[in-house]
Amino acid sequence: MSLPVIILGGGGHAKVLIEALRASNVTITGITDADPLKLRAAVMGIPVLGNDGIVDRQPPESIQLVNGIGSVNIPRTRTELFERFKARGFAFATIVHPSAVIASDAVLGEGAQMMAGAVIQPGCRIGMNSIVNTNATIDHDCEIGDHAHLSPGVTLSGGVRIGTGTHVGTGATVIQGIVIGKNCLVAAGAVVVANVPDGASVAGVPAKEVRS
Ligand code: JB3
Repeated sequence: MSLPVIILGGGGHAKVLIEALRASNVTITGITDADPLKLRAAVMGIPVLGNDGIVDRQPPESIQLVNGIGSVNIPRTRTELFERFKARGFAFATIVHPSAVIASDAVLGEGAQMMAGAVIQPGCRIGMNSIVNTNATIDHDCEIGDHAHLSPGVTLSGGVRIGTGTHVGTGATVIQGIVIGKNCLVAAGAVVVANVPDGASVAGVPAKEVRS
């Protein structure tokens, strides 16, 4: 990653990214944020440059973007920003914190973010713009869809498939071979022992479907 980066969004997720980028000696030009109250402020010493119009004024080949929007409170914003700036020719940096352990044959999609302590075992494919958050572990031969978020401390056993846009909450566990569909919500602490259909929300031990 040789180009300097601009981070989209200056909240909690951005702070974790700044730490990972600094640990990898990446130059961070600045942050954009939609909140006018954050303009002319700084996040961990990185200046907030303005709103996303700042990015539109950069030649796409001069910078890389980092998606600083998490996927907990505003899940669509993260996906929309990625798709909007990709369509304009910008590239998103794939982030791997130096403490993450990534198997030699794992495939990481554009803009995927492997945070501190993440473990990705052999045969895994990690989708574009996804987050494998702090200390999440993904065992062999898993497939993680685009825009998915595995929260801190998630454990996936071997051969699990997670669909596009699905959020797996903090500390959830998924046993081997389970298929979780697109745009699902797995509550924090759930233990998933059966397949989950597209769009479903599950919670509990063992996880059961709940109305979202
Ligand atoms: O659970 C963990 C470890 N992290 C959570 C993360 C995954 O998601 C974290 O605790 C939060 O729940 C959440 O972090 P995030 O997305 O950083 O949320 P927040 O701290 O609320 O900051 C979001 C920032 O994005 C705010 O400053 C918003 O003003 C800004 N924002 C919203 N829409 C935007 C846009 N910024 C830009 N550039 N463009 C937008 O469209």
